[in-house]
Amino acid sequence: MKYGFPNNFLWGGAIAANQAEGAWNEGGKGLSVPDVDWHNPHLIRGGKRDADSEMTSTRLNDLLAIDEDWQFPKRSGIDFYHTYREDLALMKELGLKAFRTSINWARIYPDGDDTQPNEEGLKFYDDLIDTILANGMEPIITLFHYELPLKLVTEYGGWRNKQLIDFYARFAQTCFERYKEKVRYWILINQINLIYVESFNSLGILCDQVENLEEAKYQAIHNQFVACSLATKLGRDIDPNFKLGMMISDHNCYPETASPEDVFSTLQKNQMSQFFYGDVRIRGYYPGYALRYFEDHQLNIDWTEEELDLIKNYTADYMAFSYYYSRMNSAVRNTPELNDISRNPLLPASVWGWCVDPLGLRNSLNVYYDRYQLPLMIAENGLGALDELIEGTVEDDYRIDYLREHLKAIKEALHDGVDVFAYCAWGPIDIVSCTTNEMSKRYGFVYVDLNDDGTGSRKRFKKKSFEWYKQVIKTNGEAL
Ligand code: BGP
Repeated sequence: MKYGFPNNFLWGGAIAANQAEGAWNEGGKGLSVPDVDWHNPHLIRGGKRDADSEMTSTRLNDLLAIDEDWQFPKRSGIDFYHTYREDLALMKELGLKAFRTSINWARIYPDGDDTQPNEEGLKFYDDLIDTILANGMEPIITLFHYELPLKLVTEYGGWRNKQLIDFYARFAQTCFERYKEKVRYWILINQINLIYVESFNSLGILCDQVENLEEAKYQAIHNQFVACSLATKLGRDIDPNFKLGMMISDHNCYPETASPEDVFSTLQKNQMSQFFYGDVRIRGYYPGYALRYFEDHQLNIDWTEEELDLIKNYTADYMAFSYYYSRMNSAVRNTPELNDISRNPLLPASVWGWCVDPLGLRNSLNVYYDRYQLPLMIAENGLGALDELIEGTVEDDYRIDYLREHLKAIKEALHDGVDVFAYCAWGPIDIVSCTTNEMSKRYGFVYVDLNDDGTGSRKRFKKKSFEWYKQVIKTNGEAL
């Protein structure tokens, strides 16, 4: 039997507004969380990024105070706000069938709690989405890729406040009504499961303002679940053809050994780091293991019957996930932090220690499909690398190898019977890295001549992988 990528497969590329657009104070946009990213180089402690600490009010005030010095990197991005027409023309040349980006919430509702949307922000996305369509690509729109209006943090306490449910719903409704003729695929919240690593970025929580940080995080997540279900209800009324997806970051862990303790502790880790989110958003209820976790850790979450009904009745239409690497877990050396990238000695790893594991992608595709039986979108995948521009190009064979092996794994999963309908390569054009806040961790098929300190011509150059991915798309995945 012939197997391969289906004819209508969405070959895509994905970026996020906050890592690409720049123009942080243009077009009536309000300040948002990524504009005060705490990875700011000015505040690097002890010569290295302070990855384990959380954002506090004092720290946030420090960051706001040094505002003037602080034009790079997320605040300037790759200037996509001004260059999107040229950049999207390159994406067309690459042959992309789909382009994923986010609508920056703070461009539409600058303070988050405004009653009227900012028309200038909407006009920008009108043209951006029209340009994506005019270049023959299907837009995939993320509604929340960390771009929380800052006022919702400073005055409302972030997502732990239930008022954010309505603010988000209003923002979602505005976008749904405006783009209903144009956008079909929506991702309601980017990587909803990253609560351990990103309590400020994902949830807008200032940790000195809460007594029990873990409880605050789960309350915030509950509020996000309700917000997603409410948005799904609104979206279905506006256009029943919308595909309203949920998304996680794949955090699959392998047990370090075959000891039953390692295997079971790994199951529990995978439950709370990834399945919990799919189980609530797709199955529509809080699974028993999560209820037990809350009980064992004495976490009291405030939920109402009405909210639980919403969660039950308005579940996701498809599941999206990002996949970069797999992890490893040990019952003995167990750490609860998802951030702990336990290196698997059997796998090679990138400069940043992210293990390269294409078979892990096939494994995850099978696991999610077995569990949820919903169409799957790979919303992000790629290799961050230190590229070198030589004579107007980058010989990025390492990137080609990484992508090829992952695409082969998807092909195998399709043969396994898994329904995968889209693949978005992360950062098809170089953008500012999410975790390092630097330009030098690059993913693109197109090189952007911009350095970590903001110098560079900002010109775009095609890398070797550009032609390769173009052929892959052209042959619908035959030329791997
Ligand atoms: C995901 C985020 C992206 C992103 C990607 C790669 O978690 O959704 O925004 O950038 O990771 O991460 P990084 O840029 O840190 O390499």
